[in-house]
Amino acid sequence: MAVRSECFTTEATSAIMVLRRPFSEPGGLFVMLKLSVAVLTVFVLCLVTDVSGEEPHKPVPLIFDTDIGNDYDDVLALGMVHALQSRGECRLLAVTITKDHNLAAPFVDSVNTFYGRGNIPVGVCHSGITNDQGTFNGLANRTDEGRLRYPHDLQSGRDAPDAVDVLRSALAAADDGSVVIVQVGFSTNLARLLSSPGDSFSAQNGTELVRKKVRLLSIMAGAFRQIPEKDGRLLDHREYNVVTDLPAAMRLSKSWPAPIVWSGFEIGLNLPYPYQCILEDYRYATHHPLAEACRAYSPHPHDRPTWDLTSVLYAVRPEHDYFDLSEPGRVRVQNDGLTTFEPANGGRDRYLIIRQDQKARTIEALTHLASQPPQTGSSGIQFSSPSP
Ligand SMILES: [Ca+2]
Ligand SMILES: [Ca+2]
Repeated sequence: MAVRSECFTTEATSAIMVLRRPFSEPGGLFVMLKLSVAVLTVFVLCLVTDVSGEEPHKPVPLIFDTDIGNDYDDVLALGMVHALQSRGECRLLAVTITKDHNLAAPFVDSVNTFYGRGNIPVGVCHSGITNDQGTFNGLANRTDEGRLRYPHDLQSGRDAPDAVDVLRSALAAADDGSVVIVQVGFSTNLARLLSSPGDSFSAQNGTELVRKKVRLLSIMAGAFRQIPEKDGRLLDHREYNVVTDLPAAMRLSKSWPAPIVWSGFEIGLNLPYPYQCILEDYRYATHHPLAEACRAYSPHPHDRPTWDLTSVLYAVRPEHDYFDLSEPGRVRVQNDGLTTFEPANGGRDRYLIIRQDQKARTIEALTHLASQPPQTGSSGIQFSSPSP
């Protein structure tokens, strides 16, 4: 809802000026009261009416596709999605996973349950790609005195539906042209979605379904600048999410039929998440799955890049000047894993750019959203007692 400064029109301004009139002036008190009511009326109308005449922003229907377990930015990004949903800015339709380990889905379910949303569908892939447990997915099984530290009811990826079915089901049920998909792992699931045939969810094949339902793919993948090595040399960068399932990334870049905004490796790299915030901002809960995952992944304190978080922030708040956008064009994933960009009028792709003067505010938004507590009463978490 837009509340604009134009609310304070002539009537309101004159009323404000009249408030300075002394009570002793004849009729001053009556005029003041009358015009105070006018001010209040105008102000309240401004609050309840979208004066721009635009529709109020609806929550963005969002699908989160993640390789959770391979690094901790996925976990902080998922926390951000929950905070944005609590603020009425998005609605998480489903989480689909591209890390092929049976504890990835239970860990996602435990995070969703922590935020009071344990019924969100979780889909898995059977790709063999990054099939190790990872450093923190095991937190799903952590117990204290025989009870799960992070309660959840999805006990294994074996009990979860296939990601393509979850994607097709969520897309088929959504309004046309509404869905934003945030992909912060490999392109395995979305490439498979494109080649999926019609089924009981929709008669349309995957490509048709994406073209009809998806408004934007906000993706953390690739690199659109050379990246400095430790010795300072600038080199081409073959980005992890691209090269880990290269055939899928190539299929996605070739055939995805809806707009894409790419957060290249350089964006998260330039927006480090302060480790001090991991240590301090999550202490409202006795045990916090985000902070514990970060500490498990990174026992030696250091600020880490915010790669996956940036794709969530852009997906839900594209107009807040956290980033600049490139001109439109075409991103291609090459055989050797490099991503190239060619400008083109009306092109499908753009990539994020971060200016020096945007960095402090953007990092602040990322850290505040990731560490926002669950809504009171919506989850069963144990809040820490206040310090004496
Ligand atoms: Ca559940
Ligand atoms: Ca990731």
